[in-house]
Amino acid sequence: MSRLIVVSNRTPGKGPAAGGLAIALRKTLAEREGFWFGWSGRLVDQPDREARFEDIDGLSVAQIDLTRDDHHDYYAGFSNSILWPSFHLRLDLATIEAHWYEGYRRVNVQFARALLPLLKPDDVIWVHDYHLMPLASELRNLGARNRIGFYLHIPFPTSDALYAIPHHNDLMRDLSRYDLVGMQAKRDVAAFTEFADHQSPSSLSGNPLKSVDFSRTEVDSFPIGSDPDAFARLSVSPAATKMVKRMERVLREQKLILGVDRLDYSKGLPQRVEAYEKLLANNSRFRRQVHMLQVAPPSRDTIKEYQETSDALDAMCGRVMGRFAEPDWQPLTYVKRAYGQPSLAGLYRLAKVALVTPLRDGMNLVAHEYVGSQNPADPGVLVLSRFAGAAEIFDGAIEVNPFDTDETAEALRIALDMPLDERIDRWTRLMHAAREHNVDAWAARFLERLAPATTAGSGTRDILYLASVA
Ligand code: ADQ
Repeated sequence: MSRLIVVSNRTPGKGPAAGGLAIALRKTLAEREGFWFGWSGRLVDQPDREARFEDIDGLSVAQIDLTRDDHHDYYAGFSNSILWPSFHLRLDLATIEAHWYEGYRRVNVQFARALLPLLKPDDVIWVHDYHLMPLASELRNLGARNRIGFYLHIPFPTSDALYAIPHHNDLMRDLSRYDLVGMQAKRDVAAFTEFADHQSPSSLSGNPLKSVDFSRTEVDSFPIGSDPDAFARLSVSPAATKMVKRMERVLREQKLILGVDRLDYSKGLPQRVEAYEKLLANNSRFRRQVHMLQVAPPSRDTIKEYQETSDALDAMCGRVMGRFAEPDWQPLTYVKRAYGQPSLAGLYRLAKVALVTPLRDGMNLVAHEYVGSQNPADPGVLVLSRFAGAAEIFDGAIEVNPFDTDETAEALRIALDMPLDERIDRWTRLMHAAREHNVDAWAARFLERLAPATTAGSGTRDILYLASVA
């Protein structure tokens, strides 16, 4: 079997804090030869051209360092101030500084130059996420002829949002240099197809008015998942039980409504708290009977828009506290820190309702983890945004429009009042879907499709996107 080279912005760190993705890919890499390649997390004045190999908890990892300026332009700049907001349809939150693109490109070139000498001709390369869209182009420009796949963890934007991104045409041409492009959801493939079929690239940026030929690139949806059975086990582990006991002491008879997210404007946190406020305002019987816990550790907090989201959430939580809190009852708790998976699994298991209401999300693994952690005899209810990729596979959830806080408040009421037989019925369907789409199946499906032609399954199909441009 050919070696597998996984490439992502950051290489996985030491210790048990690794997320589901790192664990799944680690497992895949343990079953076949290969290594993980990416940025070390170190900023230096003069990075070495060659990558350093390190053994991290049994995983072979090749890492490079970056300069501070390159990292800023590539990561906080082009990736997270332009691509992230635009792909999440938040052009209002994008900051466009033209020179960031050069840093983004430079880092992709640096990745390619350090990776190329490590490659064997039949290695299969799996590149992850929006930070590294140009990597296949840069590797191919240096002569690499390997099978190269790309997986986009975030949603693919509508054409209008795509056209707002500087150099969008170059980026799409970069995608066409991959053999396989994987997306989270069918809606993402549809958005991509819409772009590919009706390209009208801007002549103001990139190579003007040349259509992108996607005829050698296969594009399909590969919805990612978690390991629901591992969460089921974890949710009754001693560490999870400790968290449950700790919470039960405080909650007494109150039902727990839980949100767990990175603090990011795409997650719809202020809207979520507003929906909870409406639940309490419209249904006084729930006061003292429910408690909302929102866990949201800060992320990317050097970026202004993230600080503003944090401020908006602080203000919203303060408003709800001010309006409903009593000396002996608090309507909500907001915790700005990350927890290990066992503690999270305990919280998931205790929660009668999970509020997973992103405004837009590639998949949302919290939804999967919540489902996996439920008590089959007394499961909670998942309230899920229809704009999360997860909505395509979880028909047992109560689906909401997260922009409509009245609707989300009503969904919360329905969830809290839901009888046991309906909760079991919905959860059984959810758990079935979570198992079917677990993270191991996801990796296997993608890699099977990416395998060299001689070993690829008969289901392999070519999508022809020979675009026409006016
Ligand atoms: P994220 O935007 O980070 O991921 P998500 O899918 O929810 O979103 O994954 C978050 C992960 O971080 C989960 O495993 C969760 O347990 C963990 N996490 C979140 N809050 C935490 C907390 N307070 N403490 C500890 N752990 C926490 C991106 C895309 C998603 C896509 C994933 C995977 O934005 O749409 O589902 O990649 O492809």
